[in-house]
Amino acid sequence: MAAVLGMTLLFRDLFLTSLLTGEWVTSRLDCVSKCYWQMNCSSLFYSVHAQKCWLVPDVYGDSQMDAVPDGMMYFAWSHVTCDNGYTWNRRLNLCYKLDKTQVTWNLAATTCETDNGHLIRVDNADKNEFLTTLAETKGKHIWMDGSDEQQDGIWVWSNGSKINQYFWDINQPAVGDTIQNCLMIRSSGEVNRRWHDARCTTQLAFVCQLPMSENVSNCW
Ligand SMILES: [Ca+2]
Repeated sequence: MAAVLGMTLLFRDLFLTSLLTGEWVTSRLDCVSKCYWQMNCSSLFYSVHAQKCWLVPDVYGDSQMDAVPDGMMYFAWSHVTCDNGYTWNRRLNLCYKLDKTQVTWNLAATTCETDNGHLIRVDNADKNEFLTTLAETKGKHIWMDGSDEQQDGIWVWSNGSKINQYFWDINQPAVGDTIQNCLMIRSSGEVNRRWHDARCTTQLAFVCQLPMSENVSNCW
């Protein structure tokens, strides 16, 4: 069963290494319980026949699930305020959605607002690592929140508050540049230092983020 799963995941470019070390469990509940206590577990595979459990740090969409072998069950943590195509990252308590449609920064921001959210705010190192990995695995440069449109060199979130922590790439941002005013993360480059300022009219994929309410969760 593990070999089948491994092939499936390799093909789909998912988190293969974390899945190879499936562990024996006594029941499905046992598997869910292990996931619950491990904060970087966002979902799990459970084999009824083998009574094995694979803990996964990410959540797979429906379109990725067609190759799950028979007898393998899949469960993902969900959050009551994170639905409508959004995915909940449990460790970061982040509700996010990647949109691969390539659009300008302004259109990306407006699209997120339509969902009552905003472009993703990378306000700590863990979140930066998360978005770096996402951009890399999807092979997409990604728009995120943040611009210095109002005052060159003063970077603010779209709610007007100042950005306090930066993860700029080498030679970024362009100093004294009044043309490159929007924040993006590149799909490759320096480890966890891939922020670039770019022309806001550039067309890129983007990630939206929804505000979270109280911490209520379910495993389905
Ligand atoms: Ca600028």
